Amino acid sequence: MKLLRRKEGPSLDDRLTALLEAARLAEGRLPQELVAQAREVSERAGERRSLSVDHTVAALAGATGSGKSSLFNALAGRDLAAVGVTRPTTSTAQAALWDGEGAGALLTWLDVPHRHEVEAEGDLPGLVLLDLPDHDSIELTHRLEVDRLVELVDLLVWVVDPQKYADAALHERYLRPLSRHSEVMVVVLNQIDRLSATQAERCLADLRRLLEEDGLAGVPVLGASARTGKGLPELRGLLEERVSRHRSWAERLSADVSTAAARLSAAGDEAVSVGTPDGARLTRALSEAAGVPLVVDAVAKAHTHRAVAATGWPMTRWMRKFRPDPLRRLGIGSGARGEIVGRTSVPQPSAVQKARMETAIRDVGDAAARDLPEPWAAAVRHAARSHDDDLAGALDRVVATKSAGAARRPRWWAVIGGLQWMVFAATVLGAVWLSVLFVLTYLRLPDPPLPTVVEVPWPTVLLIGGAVAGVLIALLSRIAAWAGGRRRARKVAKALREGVGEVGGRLVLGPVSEELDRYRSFTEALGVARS
Ligand SMILES: Nc1nc2c(ncn2[C@@H]2O[C@H](COP(=O)(O)OP(=O)(O)OP(=O)(O)O)[C@@H](O)[C@H]2O)c(=O)[nH]1
Ligand SMILES: [Mg+2]
Repeated sequence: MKLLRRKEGPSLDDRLTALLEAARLAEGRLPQELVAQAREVSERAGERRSLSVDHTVAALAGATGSGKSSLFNALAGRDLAAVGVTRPTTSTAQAALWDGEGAGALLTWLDVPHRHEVEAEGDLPGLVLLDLPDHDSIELTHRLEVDRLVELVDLLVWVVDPQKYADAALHERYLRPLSRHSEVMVVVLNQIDRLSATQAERCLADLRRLLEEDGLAGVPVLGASARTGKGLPELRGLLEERVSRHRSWAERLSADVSTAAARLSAAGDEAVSVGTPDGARLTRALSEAAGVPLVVDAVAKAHTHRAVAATGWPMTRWMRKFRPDPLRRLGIGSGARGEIVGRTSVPQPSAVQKARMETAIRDVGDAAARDLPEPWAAAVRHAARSHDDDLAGALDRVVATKSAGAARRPRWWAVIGGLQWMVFAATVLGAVWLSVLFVLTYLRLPDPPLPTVVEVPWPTVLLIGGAVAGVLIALLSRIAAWAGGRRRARKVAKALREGVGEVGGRLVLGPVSEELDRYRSFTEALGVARS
């Protein structure tokens, strides 16, 4: 396990997991190509580490004629590869194995069928040396083979010659993108026998300067000659050191993870502190759009309306039935058996209310995205609007359910209603009694005995008293109903505010917070992957 751990910081395992997590979180937010690259790195790493880690795969890469095959032969001590005059010579990669036991699966994975066992000078046990075709080839297949293997090998030995070491193709296409791979890279200036000592010095210095510009300041640069053998002991020594450490594979994967993470983070990963978006304004705008003030007003009015219909003077009570019920007019209230009836018919929001709601939603997204880099900011802004289509329905359901309780009838209405009927009955009794007396007097018939209450005859008491009591009870009930309606409206307003707030939280603030969390997790994962 020591091999996998760097001096400090997370293990390669943890960094790979973090990279995969960052890729998952970036899905749909960052360019698909970057996400796919990160996944590939992680996949490749999993494959490489499951194969022999006792072997180190080093590849000789470079332009045609730089002397890759010549160096390959020189290191192997045998003429394994064809060294040609016609260019390009090498068309498929071949491998030389120093103690290749157990490297079969690794070579199958590399897809290099052409292999030679190097009989043991024994100085590089575990080395798998690849001679690659030319990276700048006129043959597409050569270039594809190089690109494929450059991604897979543990150690890259770039072979350049005095003519072409500054080629843009090499520096721009390969070296610069591999600027994090300096630990698993060596540059050999071959054919140094063609230069005088001072020329060689100047050439090496220029090469080092170019590598520095590529971001590869720490890379070992060796002068060598496959023809004379100059510099070969140094190259061999360097390879020996890498092979004996058995670490190049892990360093390669580590550099791959760093590169993929850096590419993901180029698209923005500044760690920003993000507050919870303020929902008060949003709730206000949503409430207006949902017609909450209208409904609250209707609750108060409907309460009075229904109270009057239930407790008013029976003579005038029936007239109420012809006046529309303010809540029912909005389609609010329970059906016959108390269930909530479908959609309400609260009027659709006006253009102004709609615009205000949209602005409030956009503002939530903008405020949350303010400190975020693109394209994450765009994702957050989009999250705020992601449930726009569900808002109207959800708000309507809130109005329908939260105001349904407003239809409940207080018990005192029935009691007063009954009392009103009794008082009314007394009034009618008084009226009938007086009418009978009137008829008897008219017909000159003897008056029946007339009971009195303190000199006032009973029928008169019943008629006048009943009428006065009825009107008085109606009046007092109306005052009570008005107060009750206000109380109920306040209660419904509070419930609606909470309901609308919940909808805003679920459909606007929630998705925004989720996206912010996603971004936070992304930056955390990238932080681990890069460290
Ligand atoms: N003077 C000199 N010539 C060399 C040296 N190394 C290779 N050559 C010659 O350069 C030519 C190309 O060598 P190769 O080894 O075939 O080059 P390569 O990089 O394998 O070329 P491709 O297979 O086409 O990519 C041959 O004629 C070699 O003899 C060297 O160190 N000094
Ligand atoms: Mg060759």
